[in-house]
Amino acid sequence: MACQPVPKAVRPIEVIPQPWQLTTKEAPDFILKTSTPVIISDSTMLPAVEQLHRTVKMNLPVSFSENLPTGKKAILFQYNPALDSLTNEGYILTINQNQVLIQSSGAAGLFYAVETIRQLLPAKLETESFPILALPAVEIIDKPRFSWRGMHLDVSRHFMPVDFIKKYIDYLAMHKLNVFHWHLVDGIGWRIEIKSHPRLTEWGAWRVVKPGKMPWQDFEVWKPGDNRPKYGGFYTQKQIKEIVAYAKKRFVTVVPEIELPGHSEVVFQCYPQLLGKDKNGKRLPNTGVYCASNPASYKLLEDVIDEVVQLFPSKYIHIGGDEVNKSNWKKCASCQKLMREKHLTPNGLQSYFINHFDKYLKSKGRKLIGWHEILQGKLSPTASIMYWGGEDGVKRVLDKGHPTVLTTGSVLYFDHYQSLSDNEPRAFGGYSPLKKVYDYEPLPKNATPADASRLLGVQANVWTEYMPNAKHVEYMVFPRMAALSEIAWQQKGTKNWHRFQSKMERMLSRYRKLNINYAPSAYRPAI
Ligand code: TNX
Repeated sequence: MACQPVPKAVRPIEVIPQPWQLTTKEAPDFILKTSTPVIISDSTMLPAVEQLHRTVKMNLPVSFSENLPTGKKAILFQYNPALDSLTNEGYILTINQNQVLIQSSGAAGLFYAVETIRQLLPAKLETESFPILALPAVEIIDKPRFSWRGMHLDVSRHFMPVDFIKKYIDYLAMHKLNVFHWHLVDGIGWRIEIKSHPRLTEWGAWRVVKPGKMPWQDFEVWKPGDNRPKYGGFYTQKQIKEIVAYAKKRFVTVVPEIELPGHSEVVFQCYPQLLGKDKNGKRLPNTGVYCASNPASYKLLEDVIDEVVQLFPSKYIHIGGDEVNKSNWKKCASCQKLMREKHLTPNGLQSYFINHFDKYLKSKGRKLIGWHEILQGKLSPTASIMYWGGEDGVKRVLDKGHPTVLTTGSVLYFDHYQSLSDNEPRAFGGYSPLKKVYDYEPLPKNATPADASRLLGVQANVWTEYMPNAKHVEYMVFPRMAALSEIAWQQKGTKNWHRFQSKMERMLSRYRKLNINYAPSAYRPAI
């Protein structure tokens, strides 16, 4: 039998996001073969082991043992409570000629160590398999800066298929991001099956296809029996459970968003009676806002939340709350009466509505998070905020004292252009090139330690008005996701644009292997 040539480990070591401490050793590589044993101490380590198998494309023999064998070549996974200061997502990865030792205080940290190993191996391994691999001798001590490292995806303006949602979750995990904010509801389409109100998807998930119009610009809902072509889609509860389980194995929390009280035109196409009436008894126009005085509005949304909490184990449930057009409330006879009785302004009525769901979610053991407009009026102090304004407003929002996630609109909106080229596909507007994203420091200069403690983390938003399919989403998201990962993971003040750029060369070859449609124009932003 011919001898297998022994490969050499990839050097230099380049990992995105940059690990906290990385020490390369002048020592022989660890040689990995299909017979290399993996030793774990309990079954909570299996998601990391499964990821290792997917990464190396080998089905390595796994055994359970409390004691680490001495002198035996092996990959060892180990819980170490002494590493608590690295958080349960941090880890120590030590590779030498004899062992790959992966230690963490939590299962997530073990998983992230495997994602680091993935980047120590050649990109071609994404599509090919090899009988022998080499890992470089190294010691990496790593921990994340923020506990909320998110990517959002709007599947209302354009529906995205289940397979892509899974890929998106894989991409997040590869970049050590841990929250998938799933924007399931907006004015143009309802995308989550609700068994108690089937019309929401039987009608609300579909639009009549009109030539020459983007579906999100057209508000004619398709109804069963219409034989004109339809556009849209929704996720069944079975598919959602499958996606949530898929994400869990990759340490990604899926945070669902159900928009209220605005951005809900589609709901009133299904249930016009929830729009409210003026003083002459005439139904108000569909401005996408629930009547805030009609008990049926609250009942519908409570029914929806009841099913949502069954599907999503996430501690946070996102209730939207952005851009509420309050004009109907000023015209609605019963909303006026309610405002008079409770001495509320329209902003006060908005917080009356939001606070109802804050309490409702609390009664289910969950926490409310919403877009920063929910600060209008008087918000429950325990509610969390997702801020989408400009950089200059960050300090003001942190001063309000709520736990906060920054999705700063001037930087972290991946529906904005990433180059000034005339060839860029039509985008929503704005200009957020890779370097601007990379250079973003979420904490303002004058932030206090209390501000810092309230900052849960960062997230990029992907609104899909101008992204009709998954390939287009990839174009807008990559390579900016890599910049986000360094903002979200690395300790303050440790980013380095030149190092990032040179590391991106290899990351791009990985993207190509994964068939990710990244934007090459991100590298020529001024052309
Ligand atoms: C504002 S940001 C919206 C979205 C749009 C987006 C386009 C936010 C909470 N609401 O409905 O899609 O701008 O950039």
